Amino acid sequence: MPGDGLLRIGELSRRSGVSPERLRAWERRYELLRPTRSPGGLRLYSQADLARVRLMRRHLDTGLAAAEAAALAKQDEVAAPTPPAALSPEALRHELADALDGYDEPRAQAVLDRVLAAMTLDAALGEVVLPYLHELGSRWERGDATVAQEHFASTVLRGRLLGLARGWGLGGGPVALLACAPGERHDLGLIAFGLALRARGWRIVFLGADTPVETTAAAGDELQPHLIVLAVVSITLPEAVSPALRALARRHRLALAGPAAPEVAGALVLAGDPIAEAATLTELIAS
Ligand code: B12
Repeated sequence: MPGDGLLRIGELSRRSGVSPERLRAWERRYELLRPTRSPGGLRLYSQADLARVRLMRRHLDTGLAAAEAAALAKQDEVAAPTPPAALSPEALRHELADALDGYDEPRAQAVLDRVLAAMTLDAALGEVVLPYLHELGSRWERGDATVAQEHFASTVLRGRLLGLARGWGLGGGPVALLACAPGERHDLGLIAFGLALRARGWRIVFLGADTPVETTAAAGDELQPHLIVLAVVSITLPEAVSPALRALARRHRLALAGPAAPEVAGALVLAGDPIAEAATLTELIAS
């Protein structure tokens, strides 16, 4: 049985006393049930689904027709305060996946509201948002998620993360200048990293995706940050860029981050995940 209070159809049937066939019919005809999906694609039912089935049975027992009983069960649920849904990272990730797979932006934002209310920012990023993106990538590779779903999901999440980033340039902490390497468009890990640094008191200047090294260098010379981080996630940097990177490392404390980050003389390589690296770098700068 899955954790987090989620039930497969057999368990829902056992607990409610309604056969699986009838439960499926109620789901199909009256939209009485709102299952999420397990990573393997199985329908998972919540405690709220179970409560609705029990209400439906009670209304049927009073002699109402099925359609009427279903309408009342759904209405009762709105009137009565629903028990708080499961808040484990895994359950929230599934809910997020379900909302984003269905192009349901308001629902995805509502799930993210709950994630951010229930968890620290580190946990929200490290246990829900980033693992969700990994899963999305694997599903896309397997052909279980379309390019449209992947673009939609990463756009919604990017917008939300940048919303959380509002004001991350304020304060008196050390300054980190963050940019993606030239040609690199994957900036979600870098944004998460910036948020994790911000939570540790840093000020962030974020230049975003696909930034020429000369542009980052000019901003670095102007701002004199405590640290410059270039993200290299999916691209192989051309050899021609190496001299500019070495020159940047001579003038500034430079780190290259991500799975494709090359070794550059004088620069750090951040090979871990964004949250762990933010913690390590903060300790490094403090010492
Ligand atoms: C969302 C996404 C996109 C979005 C990016 C949106 C955005 N603004 O970031 C868009 C649609 C733009 C995109 C485009 C492409 N993508 Co893409 N994309 C993804 C996806 C689904 C999620 C990436 C993500 O943000 N993950 C969350 C981050 C945090 O996880 P991560 O990338 O695995 O990073 C880990 C570490 O590398 C590290 N890390 C990453 N960044 C940083 C930064 C810092 C500072 C630190 C410390 C650590 C760190 O932390 C993570 C570990 O927790 C991945 C699938 C996947 N498995 O990740 C593919 C993926 C990264 N994409 C891939 C590809 C091939 C592409 C394209 C080339 C596709 C194409 N043919 O057009 C293009 C262009 C890429 C380019 N020029 O940059 C491949 C890369 C394979 C490779 N290594 O070469 C992946 C892995 C998909 C796959 N399985 O094939 N993509």
